[in-house]
Amino acid sequence: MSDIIITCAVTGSIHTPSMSPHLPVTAEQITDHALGAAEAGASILHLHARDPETGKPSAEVDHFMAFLPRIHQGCDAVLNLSTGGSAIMTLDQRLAAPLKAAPEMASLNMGSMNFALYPAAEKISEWQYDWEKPFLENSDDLVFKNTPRDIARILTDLGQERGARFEFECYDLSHLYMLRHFADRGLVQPPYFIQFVFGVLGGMGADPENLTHMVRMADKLFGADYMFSVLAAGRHQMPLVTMAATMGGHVRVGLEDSLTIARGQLAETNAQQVAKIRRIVEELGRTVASPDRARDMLGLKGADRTAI
Ligand code: KMH
Ligand code: ZN
Repeated sequence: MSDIIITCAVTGSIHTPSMSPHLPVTAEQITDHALGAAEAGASILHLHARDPETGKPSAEVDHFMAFLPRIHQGCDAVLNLSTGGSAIMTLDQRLAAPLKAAPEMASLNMGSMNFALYPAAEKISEWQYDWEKPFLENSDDLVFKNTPRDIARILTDLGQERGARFEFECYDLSHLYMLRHFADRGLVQPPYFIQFVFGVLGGMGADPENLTHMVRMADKLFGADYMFSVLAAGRHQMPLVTMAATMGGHVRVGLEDSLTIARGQLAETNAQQVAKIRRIVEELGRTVASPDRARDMLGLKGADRTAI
């Protein structure tokens, strides 16, 4: 089995400050968590921005630019900007910072879907900010829009014009077929880095059989032209990513995907989750890829060729 790439998704746009006091929201916090994760062994940092005053998911270029240069200067990890942002944002908003930063990598969500966060609202009794409860509750009537036109625009404007390569977020079998469609149109080039996403309500559940089936179908659709990574939401995170590691896949951890480090125990830093999965995969005999090794494996343009 080849080297294993650990991605760390530092803050995301799913969790809200009332769920954990450790969720990074300011530029300082996002920078510290990101650098700690890189130090612990993450070769890719998947990044979203938040409003530093309220912790609300943000698409403001200034909020991104308050931490991107600091992370870039502080470590050699690959910076991967989300183009998913949050389902409450328009595509124009979601793309503002990635188009400006021209990163080495960006996420690309391979289909429109429900992205239901409302069950999480029931578990919170004390809200820190006014925006949090409606943000979670209104996700029962919100479509996370990623149409073929949206996907084509991201591939063209960010991929072809700015040289970014992608973390293809696939929450369902159907998303693999959409990726195949874009491969057939010549808009994406191998090797494809496919992130199988488990446990989002609206996407596939965190069942090991879903993972084996996704791998089987990706083998059929992409042959030797792809690598897969796994992320799983909440308590499914470590079991599913460990399974990915045993199957020769790559792994993603981070507070975007789970706020805990063990059952019922909040993670205080992203680095804790990176260190934990690193211990596990090394025990399994995998070698953790350095950022430059990850760049080689993924065919990235290099950290000196971004606008960060
Ligand atoms: N939030 C994750 C389930 C993105 O940023 O484009 C998937 C994700 C999407 O990371
Ligand atoms: Zn994300």
